[in-house]
Amino acid sequence: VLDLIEDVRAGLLSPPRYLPPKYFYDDRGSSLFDLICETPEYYPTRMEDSLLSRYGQDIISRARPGRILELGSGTSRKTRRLLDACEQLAHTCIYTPYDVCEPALEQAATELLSAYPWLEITPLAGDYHAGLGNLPAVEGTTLFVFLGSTIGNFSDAEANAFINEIRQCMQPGDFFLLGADRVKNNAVLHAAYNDLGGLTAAFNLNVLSVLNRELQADFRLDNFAHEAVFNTQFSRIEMYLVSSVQQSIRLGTLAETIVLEPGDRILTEISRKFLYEEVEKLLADSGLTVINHFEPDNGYFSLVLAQLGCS
Ligand code: SAH
Ligand code: AVI
Repeated sequence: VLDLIEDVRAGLLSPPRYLPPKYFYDDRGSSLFDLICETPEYYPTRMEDSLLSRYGQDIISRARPGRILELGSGTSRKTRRLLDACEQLAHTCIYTPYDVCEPALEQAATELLSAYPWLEITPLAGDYHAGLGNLPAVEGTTLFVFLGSTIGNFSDAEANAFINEIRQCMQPGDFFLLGADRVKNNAVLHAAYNDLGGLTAAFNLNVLSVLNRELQADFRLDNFAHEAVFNTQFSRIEMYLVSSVQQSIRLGTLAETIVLEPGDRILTEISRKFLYEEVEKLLADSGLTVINHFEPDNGYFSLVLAQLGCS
C-alpha cells in the first residue's frame, strides 16, 4: 500500500492525472486481462502464442536455458509453448515466474506443475522494478522472458532503464526473449482496446475498485467511462478513465479529496506500438545482440531473441 499511496499522491491529486498500470492486476484485474486475451479483437496474445509455438524449439535449442525467468508472467499461458519445446527437446530447466499478482502466480504454478511434472518452479512475488537486484543464482544459462508487449506500457526512458536493469542481471551468454506489439492499421488497434464485449472497459474501471479497497476511497465506477485512443504522434494507445459528471472523490487513507469535472481524464495506461527497427533498437541500446527476430506474415507482432555477448 505504501507504493500505492506514493503513486496516487504523485499522479492522481492534480492534472495531468495518471496511475501506473501495475495496479490493474489484483485477482479480478488479472482474470479480466485473461478474458481480454480471448476476445476476437485483442490479437496480440494469439499472434505471440503462435510465434512461440512455431519458433519455441528454435529458441530453446539455441538458448538451452538452465532457467527461464519470466517478468510479468501472469497466468504463464503462452510460456507453455516454451515448456512444450523443452519437452520435445528432452530439455529440463527451472522456471521462475515473477509477478506482482500473487493469486495469478499461485494458480499458474499449480497448473504448470500438473501439466509439466518434470518442471521445477520457483515463483517470485513482487514488483519487478524493485527486486531485480537479488535474483537467486542458478547453474547454466538464464533465458529472461518478457512477453505480451508489456514493454509497451513503459515510456521510452522507462523501457531503456528496465532493459538495462535486466542486462545488469545477465551473465555473459544469457538470453533475453522480448515480445513487442507493432504499429499497424489504426482501426485494428482501436478495436483491440475497445472490445465490443466491454472487457477492456471493465479492466480499466477495475483499477478504481482497487483504489476504493486499498485507500478507503469512494470512486463510483458508473461515474466514469472507458476511453482508449491511438495517439499517432507518440505511436501508442492511451487508455483513460473519463469523468462523466461533476464529482468529488474522497481518498480516506490519504485524507485528500479529488474534484473532477465532466470530461476530466485519468491516464491509466499507455501501450506503445513499435516499428520493426525500434524493437531491435531497444535491445541493442542495452548492449544486447539480436539473434532472431520472429514475426508473422502480417507483421503484427515481434518476438525477438537476443543475447548478452561473451566478449
Ligand atoms: N505476460 C502475460 C501477462 C501480461 S499482463 C501475457 O503476456 O499475457 C502484465 C502482467 O505484468 C500482469 O500479470 C501483471 O500482474 C504484471 N505486472 C505489471 N506490473 C508489474 C510490476 N511492476 N511488477 C511485477 N509484475 C507486474
Ligand atoms: C499487459 N499489456 C501489455 C496489455 C496491453 O495491451 O497494453 C494490457 C491491456 N490493456 C488493455 N488491454 C490490454
